[in-house]
Amino acid sequence: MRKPVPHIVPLDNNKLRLSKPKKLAAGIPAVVSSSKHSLKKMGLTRTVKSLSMVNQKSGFDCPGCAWPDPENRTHFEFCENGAKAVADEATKSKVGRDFFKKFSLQDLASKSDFWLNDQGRIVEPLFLSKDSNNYEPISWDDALTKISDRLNALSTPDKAVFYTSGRTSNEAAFLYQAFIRSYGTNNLPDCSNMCHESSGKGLGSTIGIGKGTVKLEDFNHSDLILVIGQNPGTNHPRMLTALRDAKKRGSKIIHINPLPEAGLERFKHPQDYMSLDFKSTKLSDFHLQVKIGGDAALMKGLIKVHLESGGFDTEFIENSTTGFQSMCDNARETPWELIVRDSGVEKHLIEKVGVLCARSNATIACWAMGLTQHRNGVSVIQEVVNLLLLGGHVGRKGAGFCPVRGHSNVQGDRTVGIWEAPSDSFMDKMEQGLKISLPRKHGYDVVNSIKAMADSNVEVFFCMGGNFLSATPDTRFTANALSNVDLIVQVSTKLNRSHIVTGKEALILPCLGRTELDIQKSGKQFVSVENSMGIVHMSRGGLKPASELLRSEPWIVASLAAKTLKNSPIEWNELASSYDKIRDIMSESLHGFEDYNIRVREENGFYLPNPPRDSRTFQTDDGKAHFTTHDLPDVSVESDQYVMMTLRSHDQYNTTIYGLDDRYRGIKGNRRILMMNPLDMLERNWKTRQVIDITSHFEGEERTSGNWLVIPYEIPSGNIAAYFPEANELVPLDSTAEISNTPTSKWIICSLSETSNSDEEE
Ligand SMILES: Nc1nc2c(c(=O)[nH]1)N[C@H]1C(S)=C(S)[C@@H](COP(=O)(O)OP(=O)(O)OC[C@H]3O[C@@H](n4cnc5c(=O)[nH]c(N)nc54)[C@H](O)[C@@H]3O)O[C@H]1N2
Ligand SMILES: Nc1nc2c(c(=O)[nH]1)N[C@H]1C(S)=C(S)[C@@H](COP(=O)(O)OP(=O)(O)OC[C@H]3O[C@@H](n4cnc5c(=O)[nH]c(N)nc54)[C@H](O)[C@@H]3O)O[C@H]1N2
Ligand SMILES: [Mo]
Repeated sequence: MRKPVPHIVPLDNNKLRLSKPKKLAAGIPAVVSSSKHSLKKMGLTRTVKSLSMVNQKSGFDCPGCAWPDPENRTHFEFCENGAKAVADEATKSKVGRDFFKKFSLQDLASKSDFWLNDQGRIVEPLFLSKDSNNYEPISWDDALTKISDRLNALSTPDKAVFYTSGRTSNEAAFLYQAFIRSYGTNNLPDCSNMCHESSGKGLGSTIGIGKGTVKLEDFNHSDLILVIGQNPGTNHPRMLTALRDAKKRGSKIIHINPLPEAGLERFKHPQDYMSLDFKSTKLSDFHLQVKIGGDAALMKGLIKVHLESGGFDTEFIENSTTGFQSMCDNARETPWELIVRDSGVEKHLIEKVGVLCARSNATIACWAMGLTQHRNGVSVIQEVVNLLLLGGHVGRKGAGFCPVRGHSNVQGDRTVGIWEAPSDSFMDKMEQGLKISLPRKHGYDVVNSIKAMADSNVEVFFCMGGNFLSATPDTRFTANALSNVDLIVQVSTKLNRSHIVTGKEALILPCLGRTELDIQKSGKQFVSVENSMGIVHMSRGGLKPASELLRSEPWIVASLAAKTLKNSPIEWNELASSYDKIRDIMSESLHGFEDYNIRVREENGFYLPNPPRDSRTFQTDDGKAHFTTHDLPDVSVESDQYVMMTLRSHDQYNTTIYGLDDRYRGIKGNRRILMMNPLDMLERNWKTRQVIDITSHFEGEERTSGNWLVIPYEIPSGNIAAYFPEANELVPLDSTAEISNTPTSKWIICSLSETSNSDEEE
């Protein structure tokens, strides 16, 4: 029997240090922080080599985020956090076979996430046999045979589930979905289910495409930019450059967020130091400090003011939309008291910003997880759509929708088929290209995969990247669910908690990262990715791989497919020998990918078709853009309860913890903290560093997590915030957004109590 493996994330034993939150983002401290990090991890030669290739035309796409690159690139197209992501992958540290001999699963489980990631790159395939407590080396051939034997022995292909995290290239993702669907299932959950699924659903049904409609250039022509539920200073630092440039050209920027995030206060581009321009730019003109979940009410208020102030695009509304009247009636009927109470924003501020919306000739709305990870994630995005449609802000220069994507290729993965619920038109084209028939029954998304595992309906779980256990809700429940699975396979670069709290048997297949040279039979290969604005372009790594035993993701998928699908008409191994051959099939199998091999080689890549942006046309059922009508959601909680959001710190990439400091928020050395309004603390008679337990409440169920340190923070009364992934054990699995089924990681109803018998941190 395997000894029990605890799933709780142990703490790094560091002291909490607090300072005033920063108002200024980037600047010299960012340069210092990224250089220190890079030199420590990669050494000088690799640092210079790798950072000079990030986001360059002949280099690789930064694995940090999906923000697009400007056409006239400088030698500085990366940011502090992109540099950290590169250093993290290109690190010289390695975990070899001695490491896994020395550390059992139970030993590893007692280490923090920071420690696990810090050990370095995984360098050979590893197998954890049934009942064993240690991973052992295995050959590629034996590993792939184990997986294919298991897949072929299942009573139905639907007993296998295939997850994807959003770094996977277009080529690997396309091949992967072709393999999975040829094998016979649409069980293709992905990180998008927890991320921008609400954006896809909200936009798809109103403007006919589940993607944004702006180009980077549009920022320079906008009058007004709304940045809603997003922390670009940390998560999309290169976006601050676009905002700064827009600002210099006269655009107004409105920041809608429960927190005063640093980047949106003032911004200093590191490059300005080189041109001896020492001034920082004040970015946002207004910060509307909305309560968590208060955006629907706020949008309703802005729409109300807009309706009173005019500024409609009447011709557009009449000819190209439906639902205008009902939407307007609903907004007019919604009383101001309700809007002010639920949004937490004073009426005079809503009026000021509403008038700006009505006067603007070109408005862009940007958003991220602050909108999507809510029960009303889909409908609140549709309220943003309502607001912009009033003035016709779509398919017009300087205007449109900009859901800011997270993982660097999460949008591309969806475009090429990573989707548990593909449309018929997508599948028709795919069948035409692959020349085989594919299953049409929709598969499991992330939440439903976990439920299926809990019901012992999943026997093989394959993960193309990611850290499923830590990224998903309800860590305790999910850990138990995973332990029911017979075989879990993870294609990974670095060690994480999902390798430790895993299935009855487990395999780790180590792969090449973005930064590394990829050489196959026909020579050096490149891959392609799609950024947040629908541009598809090449990415080519240049560093020597961390080990000779690493394989590329396309090679891994193709080799597994060749072994598993004995009668497949597709020449899988041929495809892996030259990625041009994969791209040739993609041209035939995907809408918008004609002549892929030619167009992907263009200097700046190419734009995928986007009807609302390109021609103001809407591929909805009636060919029109839709205003939609939604009543305000119920955001009331009991008087002793708080609403919690889970956030990223400045020193992490999702579940990968680079360090323990959240520099802009002035929180250092400890991640198990709870940000709380100072008056709420006073009411409980709590001082800074009070040790508390948090209990979340959902439909009569309770989940408790102990030993959190309270700190005062500028957050609305009644709202609290903690870091992801530590707080995930409090997110109820069933608490998901309507329609998109995205876990409500920003809406967790909690009560707080003092931890008994605990010593306060000195
Ligand atoms: N360095 C770094 N870069 C990253 C990532 C990373 O972890 N590290 N992750 C990548 C990924 S996958 C993603 S999806 C993105 C995530 O990028 P973000 O969405 O910026 O990330 P979060 O930390 O989840 O921050 C959400 C923001 O929404 C606000 N918010 C929370 N609830 C509400 C609400 O109800 N209303 C409003 N208006 N605001 C709210 C929070 O205060 C916070 O500022 O970043 C990507 N880039
Ligand atoms: N409570 C809460 N939960 C959340 C969120 C939240 O805001 N709050 N955010 C959600 C969001 S937006 C997202 S996107 C998900 C993220 O969920 P995931 O995408 O599953 O998680 P990551 O932490 O990005 O995955 C990190 C792992 O990916 C592997 N990896 C890195 N690079 C590569 C590569 O090039 N190839 C391969 N094969 N593997 C690689 C490494 O082994 C690393 O440990 O989490 C979600 N979970
Ligand atoms: Mo994400």
